[in-house]
Amino acid sequence: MERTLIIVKPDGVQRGLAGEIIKRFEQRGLKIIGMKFMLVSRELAEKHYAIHRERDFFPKLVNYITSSPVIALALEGPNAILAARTTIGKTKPFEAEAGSIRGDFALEVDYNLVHGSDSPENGLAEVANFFSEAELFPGWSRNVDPWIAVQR
Ligand code: DAT
Ligand code: MG
Repeated sequence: MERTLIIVKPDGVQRGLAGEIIKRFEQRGLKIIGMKFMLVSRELAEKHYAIHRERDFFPKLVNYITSSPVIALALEGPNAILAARTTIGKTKPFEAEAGSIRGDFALEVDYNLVHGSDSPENGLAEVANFFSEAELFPGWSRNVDPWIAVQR
């Protein structure tokens, strides 16, 4: 079972695509264990994107993610990392497959609508950066779970 941090970025919320974006993860079968509407602080943005600190686009990236409210989700499921990233599509939306979120709704890397963690380790760490323990409900189960994934 993997955990991934999904962020509906400011452009996704501003464009009224939050429901559409969340729907795609929900219908994929991933389980929501946390969700909140929030403004990302500069401190959190710099921590979240620390790996990109030396890149020339880093200031732009931090400005963008802090510019307007986002919706953060913690999702769980088997292979949640890769499943979510496939649903999201390639980083550069003009390269993203039709049918993916970026491939259907975005054009430029600067406004690529949604974040998804890129490894199981980062999924755990990023969820912990965005959510307190009290905001997460990993224990709940859905009646349909056995029809979505093998129960291990
Ligand atoms: P992803 O969001 O697909 O995981 P990433 O982790 O490589 O992509 O980069 C994080 C974000 O940084 C990405 O969503 C948009 C921005 N970014 C990445 N590469 C960029 C580039 N070459 N120019 C401008 N922004 C870029
Ligand atoms: Mg990334």
